[in-house]
Amino acid sequence: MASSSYRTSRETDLLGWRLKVGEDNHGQHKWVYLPEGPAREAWPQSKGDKYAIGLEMDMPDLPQPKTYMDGARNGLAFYKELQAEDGHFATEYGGPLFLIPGLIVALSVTGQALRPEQQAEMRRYLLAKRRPEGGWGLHTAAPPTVFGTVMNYVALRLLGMSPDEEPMTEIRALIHKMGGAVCIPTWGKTWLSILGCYEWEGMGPVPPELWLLPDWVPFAPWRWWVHVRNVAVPTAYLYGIRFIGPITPLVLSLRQELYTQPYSSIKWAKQQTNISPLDIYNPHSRTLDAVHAVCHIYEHLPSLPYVSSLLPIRKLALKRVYQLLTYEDENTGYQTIGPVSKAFNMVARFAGEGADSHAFKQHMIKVENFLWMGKDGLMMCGTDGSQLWDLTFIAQAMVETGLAEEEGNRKCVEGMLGWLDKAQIRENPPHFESAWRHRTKGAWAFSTPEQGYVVSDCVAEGLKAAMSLQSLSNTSKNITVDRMRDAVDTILSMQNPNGGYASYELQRAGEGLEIINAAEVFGSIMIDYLYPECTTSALSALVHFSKIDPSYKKKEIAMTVEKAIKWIKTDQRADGSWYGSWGICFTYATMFALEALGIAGETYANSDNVRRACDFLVGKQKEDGGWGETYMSCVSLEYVQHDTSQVVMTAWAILALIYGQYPDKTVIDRAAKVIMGRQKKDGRWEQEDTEGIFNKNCAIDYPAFKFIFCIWALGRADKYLRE
Ligand code: LAN
Repeated sequence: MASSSYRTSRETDLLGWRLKVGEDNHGQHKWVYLPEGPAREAWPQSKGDKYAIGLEMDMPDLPQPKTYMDGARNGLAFYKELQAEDGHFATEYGGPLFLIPGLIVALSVTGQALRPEQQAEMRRYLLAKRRPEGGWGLHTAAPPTVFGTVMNYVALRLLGMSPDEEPMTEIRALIHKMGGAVCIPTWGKTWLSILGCYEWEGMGPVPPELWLLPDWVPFAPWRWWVHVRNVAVPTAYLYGIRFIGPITPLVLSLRQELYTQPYSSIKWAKQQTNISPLDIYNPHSRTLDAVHAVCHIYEHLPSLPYVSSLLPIRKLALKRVYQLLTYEDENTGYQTIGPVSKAFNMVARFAGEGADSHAFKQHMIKVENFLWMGKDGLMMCGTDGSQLWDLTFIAQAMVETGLAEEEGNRKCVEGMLGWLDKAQIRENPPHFESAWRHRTKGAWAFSTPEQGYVVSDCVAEGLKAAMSLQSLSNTSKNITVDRMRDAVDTILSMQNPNGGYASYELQRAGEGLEIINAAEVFGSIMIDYLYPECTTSALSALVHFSKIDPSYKKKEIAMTVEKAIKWIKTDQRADGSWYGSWGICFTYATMFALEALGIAGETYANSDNVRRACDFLVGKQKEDGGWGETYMSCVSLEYVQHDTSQVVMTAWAILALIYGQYPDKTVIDRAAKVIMGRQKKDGRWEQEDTEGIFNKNCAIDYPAFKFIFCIWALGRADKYLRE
């Protein structure tokens, strides 16, 4: 690979990096760099730090496992070393390759910069993730696109690389070969316009007036999927004011570097619909292009250059979107829901209130939460971490397999429980209905309580983990039944009329809204869809809870569960599988669905649905006994076999088949052998291919899964094979 050979004096001394957790708030990650000297000695690198950065950990060889349970135990012995001092398991959350560029442009136009050591490590990361084809794709596993290549090139330039050094000249040649930045997708057009390397006229309008629509309008923005809404709000603001950063010599140079023709000769209006076919997953609908064309006329009335600031309605609309983005900042401790809106909101607050404002300063502080120092350098993560999510599964795995009660694991268990206790969100958001938020009382968020967004399956798995850990005799019981009831109320509030569960909210509009999906690179994003994964988590949490507190909302819970199971059955595909939207792919979702059916008492012996599902999975078992799907399953909606089996998918398949009580145990035995065969002497498994997905087209890594699900599957298989 052209990139991995790139080594310069710009790299930092890896022994200087340490992860600080929860400094200002619960569960936050912050990587600090200590210069050589007493400071370093006073604060030694932890094993977790070393693991994250890829340094030697000096772990002892463990006793050779004789049973699958021994393998699970060894796996946990290693994984436990990665538990942070506040009780959660900190890890990176990489994959998407559009996050660093957004941040770096945002910092650049607001006159800020990362610390030199952060810049150096970010350059290293980007260069390491460059593909053999020479550029970058939407995510680390995908081939180059215009979006990925242009934006990461720009990021490297803003991070100090010169246009004449290698591999910048090579990358630029590729950009030109792909047609230049004129055909970058809308999102890239937005960032480049903000930076001053593209003209706002050349992108599909995002009229802030949309946010003045009354709520009953079927396509009003409050109905959009929460991520889309939260990216669209600051984008509309920045578009509305035509924000452009300072035109520096670097910006002027980029205007020359990114295009195949002189910048001044580009017909910008024509570029609105010029999107590279390499980048398109979801083409514009004709309706969207027509709406854009009309909006374009409105935006460019000849008598009103930039209609914007002149019309009272635009002024009103800008005020409204600014208010909404302020609410979002305040609800999330200035992190916003995710890293994309984070960078846009930062620029918007800078534009609105300046670099000295409290809001902008808070934004700067919270940038750190998204950065992670990995073995290839400093990355920006898909969220501010996956703290809660990872913890809930290892907790349940440990309790189910009995590992939680084994000697030596008590501290680990108490640490997790303590973390969960503090991570439960006790109130609704400060800006609640005014910000169109769903209730959060009793919820758990995917990462930290400060981020504060309820996700149906996160509150559900959070509750399941709390119930499991607290069911042990020697654990603290701080999460009271009243607090569990709050969580249950939140779960109940999230069921849709047909029984299914979406991600963050109830469905607020129909699928027809995809007609105005302008993202090009993502599919099925405009509304919150219903997912078998989320539905299973929700219903299983309710069932577990009803055993602890049988009288609470007994009828309502029973009805909710029944409807949820019915919905899951309707979502089963003709081939017996379920499509997974958050993990890869059919293996992942089928595991969840079989958990749900198992809870309903349905097994291979008595249920056609379970039989078809198990047969589907078994039909995909690879010759070596393992399973492996690639992210292309999610993209193409059809099962795509990986060249090699993957431990994570093998573990999911084992868990799934045992939920379904699959009768031919040799299938499970062979699979467990694959997982055992890949385990190292110190108990770890090495990272294999990516495990997660979102929006149909973007892979995202869940590095903790190789530990969590392998431990869980081995422990469960051990028991099942003995039965
Ligand atoms: C996530 C990560 C977790 C995931 C699960 C909990 C696993 C899922 O079951 C429900 C949806 C959720 C919460 C989810 C939604 C979309 C996220 C936040 C992500 C995949 C992580 C990154 C992604 C987000 C949209 C990335 C930012 C990019 C934009 C295009 C706005």
